[in-house]
Amino acid sequence: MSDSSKYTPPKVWKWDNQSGGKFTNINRPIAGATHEQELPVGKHPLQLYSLGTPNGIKITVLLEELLALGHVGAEYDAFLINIGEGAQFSSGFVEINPNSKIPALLDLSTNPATRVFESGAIMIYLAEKFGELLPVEPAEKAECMSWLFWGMASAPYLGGGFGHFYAYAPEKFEYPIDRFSMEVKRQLDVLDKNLSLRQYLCGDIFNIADIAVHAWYGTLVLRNIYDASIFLDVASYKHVTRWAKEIAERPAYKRGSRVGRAPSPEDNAIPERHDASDLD
Ligand SMILES: N[C@@H](CCC(=O)N[C@@H](CS)C(=O)NCC(=O)O)C(=O)O
Repeated sequence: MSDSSKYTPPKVWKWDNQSGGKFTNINRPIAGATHEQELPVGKHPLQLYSLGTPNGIKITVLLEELLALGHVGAEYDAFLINIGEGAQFSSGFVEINPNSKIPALLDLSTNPATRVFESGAIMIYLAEKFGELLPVEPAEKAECMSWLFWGMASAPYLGGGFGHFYAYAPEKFEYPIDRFSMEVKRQLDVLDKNLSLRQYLCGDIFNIADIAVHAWYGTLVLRNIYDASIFLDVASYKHVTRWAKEIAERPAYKRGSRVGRAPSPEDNAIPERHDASDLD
């Protein structure tokens, strides 16, 4: 157990002591813009302001799936929002997402333009706009929404909870690492049991719930995020691994998951995407 006896919370919390964790310099207890800057605008109907994180790739993978299905209206410009440098606090970004988090989408094909923030809301918006990857039959739609919202509600325990304390906090504290490891392993088991019965999260048909959940848990089992594959024994979740590999083989996943990251020698990622040929 960590020694928590050293810290007594003050009567009223104040923003005066920096934690020293990885994101200390961008964390603030207040909302709103820190500086005036317009967002760039490209040539396509959809403008995506994002980054190649798990939350970001949900949208680029979905857009690539829609393009693969033949929807030219899903053509998009993906601009990089460098959250490490505070670009999510520009006045232009805050106008389309008052919560200052990527991803955020601007649909220029509507008049006036439609802004959408929160990755789950963006996925539903796009799936409904193009009539794809979201069942319409009520019971099937309910199952899809259940797994989509499960992913939206569960992933913060993996990223903000486990990932933060295991990889980013200034020290290794046993209490939060235990608490969030327990929860992430429970979530992996929920997925594993479901996927032992079905090919995809909701049954036989791939949909936006798979894309959303895969962005976090598929990345966890396939890409060793937080350097935690062994610690969490992810290989023991056989059905999650089977499902994760199958989705990672989809051409749209291969394209969309490369957008929004700096290229590295082992990865042909691209920071921004403004044309289909950027990924060819
Ligand atoms: N619930 C949001 C979470 C988005 C989110 O946490 N984005 C992170 C990157 S993955 C971010 O923009 N962080 C910047 C910050 O916290 O200032 C969603 O699903 O869109």
